[in-house]
Amino acid sequence: MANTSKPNGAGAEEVPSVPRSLVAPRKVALVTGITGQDGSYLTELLLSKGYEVHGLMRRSSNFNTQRLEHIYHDPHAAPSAQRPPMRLHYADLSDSSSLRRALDLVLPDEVYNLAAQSHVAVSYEIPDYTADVVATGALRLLEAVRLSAKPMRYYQAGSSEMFGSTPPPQSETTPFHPRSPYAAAKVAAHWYTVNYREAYGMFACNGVLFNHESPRRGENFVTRKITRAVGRIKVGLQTKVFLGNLSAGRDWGFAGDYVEAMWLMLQQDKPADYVVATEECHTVEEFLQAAFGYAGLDWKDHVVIDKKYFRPAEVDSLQGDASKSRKELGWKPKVGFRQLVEMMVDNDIELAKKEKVLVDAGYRDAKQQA
Ligand code: NDP
Ligand code: GDR
Repeated sequence: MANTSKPNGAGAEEVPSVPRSLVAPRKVALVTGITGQDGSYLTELLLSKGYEVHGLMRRSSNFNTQRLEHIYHDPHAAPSAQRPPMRLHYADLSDSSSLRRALDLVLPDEVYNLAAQSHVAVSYEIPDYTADVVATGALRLLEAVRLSAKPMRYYQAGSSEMFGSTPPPQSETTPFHPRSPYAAAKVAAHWYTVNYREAYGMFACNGVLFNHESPRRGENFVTRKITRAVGRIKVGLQTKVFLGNLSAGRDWGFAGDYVEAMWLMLQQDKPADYVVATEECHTVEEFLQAAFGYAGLDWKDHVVIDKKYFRPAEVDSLQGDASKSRKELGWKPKVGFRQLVEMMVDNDIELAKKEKVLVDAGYRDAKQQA
């Protein structure tokens, strides 16, 4: 057998060479919605497992890659022969040709469809756009995967919002009763995925994920809106935060834990659908108490109820039953409710302190957020 090993550095032990043909090729993943909260955590996870990750991002008039800056390698800085482990391509879930082109170019082993207009309240304002991206977008991607020459495993980002008004605990067998254009579109995407699995034998999985949060959560979702407010109130940049319904209950977990479940689903022998949840429910008011209390503040001094933030139809209570994920995927959450709240508050107090420096130096208006 030819010795293909390169000389080692001084003092290093000689490592026996492994023929190239026996080295498993690096797996390739394609992630839609890579610029979002989950996209950034999933990319970190896949890179840590040695994947080559390709992300699809849509065109925007401002940079939308803030969540990826710490993993992005400038191709101009890298040696030309070395392929950067993460690469970004323009595509849009509303444009089938862009999806097809990206799949043909990348030829991934695994496709994670995370892209969505993901805000429930906003889906009432832009319902047909939401349906186009969330439902038809998933169908476009499934069809592009089906028509590819290479077999690919497909993950669909499903949501606990699909259960809507069906009371908890909610599992894989609980009937859906969506309560918003967003949730109805996710139900369609769920069934498209099931249908492509059954009709074409595709390895396609639905992850039915309950709410998951992090310091990277979009600032108009309630948890981050609250922790951003706590940070800014703590350093004196604002005094009030305007919120809607405080009695809704959600099963809140940590996004970093949930992306692991997405990956696990695509590593199984057979494709299936899984609920991913902490199995604990807390109201928005409990989140307020925990977040303000941790910072030594009383939420009642700062929260103002604004009817504008109530939804035409509310999802009152979500609490998952994740026993199938526990049993079949061996998955369980590592971060609990208190730890999640504290992680987000700590992050947002630090962020507010930086904002305060800019405000005090006259570079920023206190009303302007980072
Ligand atoms: P985010 O809103 O943070 O990210 C959504 C991503 O989709 C962003 O990268 C966004 O791009 C991209 N996107 C939006 N519209 C389009 C489009 N037309 N074409 C291409 N990309 C588009 O969501 P999360 O990361 O929190 O969630 C990921 C997925 O999981 C979503 O599908 C969401 O609906 C679903 N989900 C989320 C849960 C949660 O609690 N976080 C729970 C259950 C499901 P840009 O950055 O430019 O806006
Ligand atoms: P949700 O998350 O609708 O569950 O969807 P969000 O944080 O937007 O709302 C949670 C609950 O808080 C109540 N609420 C407010 N919500 C927002 N955004 N802003 C407010 O000011 C406010 N005041 C009270 C809401 O009425 C609701 O009951 C999230 C998204 O990530 C979806 O994409 C995902 O599918 C589901 O979680 C699971």
